[in-house]
Amino acid sequence: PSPPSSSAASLPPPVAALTQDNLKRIAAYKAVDYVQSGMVVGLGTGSTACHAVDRIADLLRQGKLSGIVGIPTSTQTHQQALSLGIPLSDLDSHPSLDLAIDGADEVDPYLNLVKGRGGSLLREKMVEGACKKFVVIVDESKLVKHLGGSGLAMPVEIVPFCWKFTAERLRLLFEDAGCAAKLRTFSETGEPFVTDNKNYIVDLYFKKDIGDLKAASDAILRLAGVVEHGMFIDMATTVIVAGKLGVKVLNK
Ligand code: ABF
Repeated sequence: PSPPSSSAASLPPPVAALTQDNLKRIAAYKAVDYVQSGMVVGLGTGSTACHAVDRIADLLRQGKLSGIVGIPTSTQTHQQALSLGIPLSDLDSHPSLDLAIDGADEVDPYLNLVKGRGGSLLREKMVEGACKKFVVIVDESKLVKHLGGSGLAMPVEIVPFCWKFTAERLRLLFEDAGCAAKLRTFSETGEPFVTDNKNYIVDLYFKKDIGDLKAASDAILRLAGVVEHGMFIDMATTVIVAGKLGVKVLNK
């Protein structure tokens, strides 16, 4: 397939002092332009998505939005949205969402994503898989040529039962790509990181391209100890990328 179309939106002239956090905020605010009164909106997790949640709350307070129902993708976002007074619900009550807004760890030229370095990939995939439009918000540092090619983690959520067994199975799947599989732990205590769903995360690191993403996804999901992985293939409908020279809106 050919890469998606892109359109450049103009920003004020380049500002040298644009921090990464400001870029994240710019992308988040632009995404919230897609939110309309009465929508059921998936609320993402992470330092970029939290700007979008703040913005939605501001617009509700100012009366510029009304009737929004938020579906949080983590307990962290649930807490944030609750504290800001955003009305919340869940997928059981709202199985179809109008829109979801969330960050990502990597975005490839076809708008496939790696997510889950923040640890919320399962709920994110459930919520974002149920929405009509999925708007991803990133700063330009997240753009990659191939998923898993940045040398950073490709997260997989697994059940705690015999986690070493599952981690080794994952490593073996990608042995040809020089895979290392590491249980995510807290550096201070060495204790395993536990997800909102009481599972563990194994982070996969690759030395080489993993090739066909769909085949990789299927192979990972066939392992019995795996709950879900952080590749979001063909899910994003729009990616908003904020860079020092402006904002790009990439559409599927
Ligand atoms: C969530 O937040 C995750 O899927 C992803 O791991 C992370 C991106 O974080 P940030 O916006 O803080 O870079 O969306």
